[in-house]
Amino acid sequence: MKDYRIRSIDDYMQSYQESIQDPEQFWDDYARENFIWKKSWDKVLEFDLLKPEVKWFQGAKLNITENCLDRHLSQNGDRTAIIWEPNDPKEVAKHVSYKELHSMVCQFANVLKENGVKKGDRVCVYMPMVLELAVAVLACARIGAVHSVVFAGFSSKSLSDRINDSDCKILLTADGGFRGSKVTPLKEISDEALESCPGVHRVIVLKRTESPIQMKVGRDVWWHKELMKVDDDCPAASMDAEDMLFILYTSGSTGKPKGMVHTCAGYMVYSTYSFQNVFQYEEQDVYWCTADIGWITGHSYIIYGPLSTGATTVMFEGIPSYPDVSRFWQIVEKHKVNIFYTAPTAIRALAQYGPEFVQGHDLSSLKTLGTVGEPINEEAWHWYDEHIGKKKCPIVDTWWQTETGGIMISALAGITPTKPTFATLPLPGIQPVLMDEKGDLISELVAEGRLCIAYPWPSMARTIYGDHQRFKDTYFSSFTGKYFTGDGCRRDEEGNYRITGRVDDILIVSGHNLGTAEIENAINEHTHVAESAVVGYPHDIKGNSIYAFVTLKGTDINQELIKNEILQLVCDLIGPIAKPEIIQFCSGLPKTRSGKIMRRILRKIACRETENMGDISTLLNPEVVQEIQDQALAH
Ligand code: 7RM
Repeated sequence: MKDYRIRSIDDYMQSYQESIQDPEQFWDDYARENFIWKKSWDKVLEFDLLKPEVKWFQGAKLNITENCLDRHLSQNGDRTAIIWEPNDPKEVAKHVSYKELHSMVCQFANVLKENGVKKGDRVCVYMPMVLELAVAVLACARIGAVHSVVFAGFSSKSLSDRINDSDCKILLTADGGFRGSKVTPLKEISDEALESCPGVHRVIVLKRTESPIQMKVGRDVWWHKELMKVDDDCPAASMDAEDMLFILYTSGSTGKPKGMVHTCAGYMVYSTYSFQNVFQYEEQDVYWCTADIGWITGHSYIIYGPLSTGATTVMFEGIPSYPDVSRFWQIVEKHKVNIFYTAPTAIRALAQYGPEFVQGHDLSSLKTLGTVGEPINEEAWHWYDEHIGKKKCPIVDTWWQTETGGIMISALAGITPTKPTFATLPLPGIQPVLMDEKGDLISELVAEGRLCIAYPWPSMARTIYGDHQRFKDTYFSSFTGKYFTGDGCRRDEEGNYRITGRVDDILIVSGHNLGTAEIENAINEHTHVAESAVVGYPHDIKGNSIYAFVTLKGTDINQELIKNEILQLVCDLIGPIAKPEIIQFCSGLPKTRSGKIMRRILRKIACRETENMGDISTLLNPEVVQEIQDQALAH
């Protein structure tokens, strides 16, 4: 059998060329030889990006759980599929073999069936990072139900909006969830949400925290009691390639979240291909992605990609700072993690506390590091490289989106050269292009523009649930015939890509186009600056003025002095036009759970439009909003 794994830079160049010259042949080969299919496809790809309509592997029949579970049983049934690490390090970690996971998934799939769930039904999953969450997701896939995982930190309003938008009939939740020293009252939040969700007729409740909760008779049932009623024999539903696998909500610029729809075959093929090649996973490696399963990174790179590869994947219930800020490194040592994948925001947060929290932990098992979620700044990159990777682990900076389903631009660990702050090169099958503001393709090699993808790839989202028009408007209308990512991007002389930030965040100040990311980068050059976020607010003369929210490192600092130094820096690096009118120092910036700064909220504060802030409960740190708002009024 041909070896599809890229093992050298020459392999990469060759695969890339093949994937561009004949994409159908390329994916036909890989898909045929690396998965089990109940029936093969009639056509590899059919598409029309104007509609847009994309179909991969049409005519094929499959079940993704047969690829993630059943196919490993005969040879590797006793291999550990998931290492589950609890929130509290005093509780024992669990090692679940492929055989055990298969049995758990089949058994819970039968619970779903007994509770009336049928192929195509949407199932909302609102759970903490426990094993049963992974089991629930796979159990849905087993019977062809569509999972919609809602992050367990979201409010009742966000939950009910998501349940109603995709018309879920059933909710899977827990009595509560442990997160650091706190308990999230998931059942209480669910009860509140369900008051406005008439479509939900059943709630299956996992016991996790033993929190006192109300069970609504006729609607709510206990997870463990339901399990006792069924066996673990459950055939995998035969799914069409383009049947829906899951819906995952991602925030849009309007505030109404978009339910991104992913389908079975293409998603399976590309999440697996990208996992294997980016991380260069080798048999026996222990791989840990610290993301939450409520985020696309958790779907593709905790569950589907690793399990389909037969990998051992770590799932962590807790947070990086509990019981203290060395927790990540304790876990790496404890489980001898070889591949570690996290977000720049976590790296920056942990770097703040100094190397003493890293020292004393044996990190010698590590061979590959990864980042995802936002651009990684130079300083954080070097800290990660030196203190965690000890300068011997390649860092893969993986650029991708909920919408892309899998990693699009990234180094391949140990194979393609890395370059700090650059995501580097596209994966085979991915055709990035840069476009100018007029909508024309930029043909120069060294350039900066809006990042689009010119050709379909297997794991692209197919639509926004219930709103295909919005899908078209958001992603396929700015640049005809191309997928628009919403990100700005620079290309260097070697063809490496550097994501510069969202281009929705462009400010026009006195007729000059300024990227907020560019101004932030200049501010961040100051040694005392930890992070910054720049937004615009209306100005009578200039059109817009620049407002910078800045967090500082350390406390004993002369703020007036730093303000002047920041202004000088911006002046030197960009020009006087980019100088912020207001610089406000804050203790933290409002962030999403995946570490992205919520500029929408800061924009409202800057514009003094704070009556309608929208839902801020989805934030990592909602408490800073009031603080920033109060301070802003003093300016
Ligand atoms: C996987 C994920 C997508 C947005 C994307 C970018 C930003 C993600 C990187 C990055 C620079 C990276 N999905 N982004 N990864 N920017 N370098 N390596 O994050 O849907 O939640 O976000 O995140 O702006 O468009 S997401």
